[in-house]
Amino acid sequence: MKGALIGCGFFAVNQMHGWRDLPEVEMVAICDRDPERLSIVGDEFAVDRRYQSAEAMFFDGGFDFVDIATTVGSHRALVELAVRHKVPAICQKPFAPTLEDAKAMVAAAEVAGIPLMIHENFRWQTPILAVKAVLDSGAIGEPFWGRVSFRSGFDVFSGQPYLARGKRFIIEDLGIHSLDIARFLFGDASRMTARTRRINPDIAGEDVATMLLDHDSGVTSIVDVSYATKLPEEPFPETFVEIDASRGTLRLGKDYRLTVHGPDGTRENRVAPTLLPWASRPWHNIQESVALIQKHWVERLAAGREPDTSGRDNLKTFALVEAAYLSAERGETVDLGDLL
Ligand code: NAD
Ligand code: 89V
Repeated sequence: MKGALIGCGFFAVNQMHGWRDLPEVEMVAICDRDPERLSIVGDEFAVDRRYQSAEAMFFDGGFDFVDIATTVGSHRALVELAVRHKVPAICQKPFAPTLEDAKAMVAAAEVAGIPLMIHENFRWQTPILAVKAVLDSGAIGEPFWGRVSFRSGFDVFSGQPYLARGKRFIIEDLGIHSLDIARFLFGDASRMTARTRRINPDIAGEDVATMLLDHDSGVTSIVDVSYATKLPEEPFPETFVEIDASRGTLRLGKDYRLTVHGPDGTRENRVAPTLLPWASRPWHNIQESVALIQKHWVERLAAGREPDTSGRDNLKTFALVEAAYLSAERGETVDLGDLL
């Protein structure tokens, strides 16, 4: 399978490592408006075909899928370009600047019959997969309450300076992952109540959000995210999970410790991610999930099946983001049915 990459920035390097590890994939072309990024990534991964224009890269063609790793403002135009050229596309999160854009992108891909996957990788993290496996095993019974929590004081702005400038910050950038994990574990949600705060005076958007979700399954969940939380031990980028269920409980805590308590007793084990040869702490949890979602894409593309985080699926995660901002702004609960 031949692939091409658009956007050779901070995060794309992980994606290129992931592709290099997959024997069935060869990345044959890369594109970035910035010539410096183009040569850094092109040299590191020995890709000769380098473009500053995505249009020129698609015109030359010769690849089976495109991996779009630019920031959100360009996602719609680039996905639509891929669709026009009939090239299956992966698009980084956040899906698009607005829900209307995201819906238009899904519609364009579906009308043309072109696979579209959103690179929503957090549900592919080893500890999150371990939590899902416990739920699916029935060991703790039917969940009725859950919490997905990401609280940190890590400086994300040095690697991703654009995060400090956007009017929207933590829900759109990080909460989007946590909301997707909540959907992955507890199913789709129909109502959202949210509160936000900006604690760091040097950024434009909110850096704390507390969200309450009503899931169709009957689960009530809390999704709370913060980049203003100064802890004695920095947990970045770990997601903590708490689940109360009919027969027991589950806790995923610091250092990937998973405690499962049920009628047969209490089991504690570590569900730490693998440190891949190219990965670096503390990012290795995220980096491994990149490799896993890419494997999933290749398998589904080869089988002609929709990926789990397809554009269509991710509209429901993205709608939760929109609903959270609306709820926080209005001080009201927002019904997801009004958005989707
Ligand atoms: P970045 O700014 O470092 O890189 C983006 C690159 O895209 C830049 O080099 C820029 O020149 C290039 N670019 C932008 N528009 C272009 C266009 N139209 N044509 C060609 N090149 C273009 O950003 P980043 O931090 O790497 O983030 C990229 C995306 O990845 C964002 O959407 C971000 O939210 C996402 N991200 C995802 C994860 C994750 O775990 N899934 C982690 C970090 C970032
Ligand atoms: O995963 C992400 O999307 C990143 C980070 C973890 C830094 O928030 O932007």
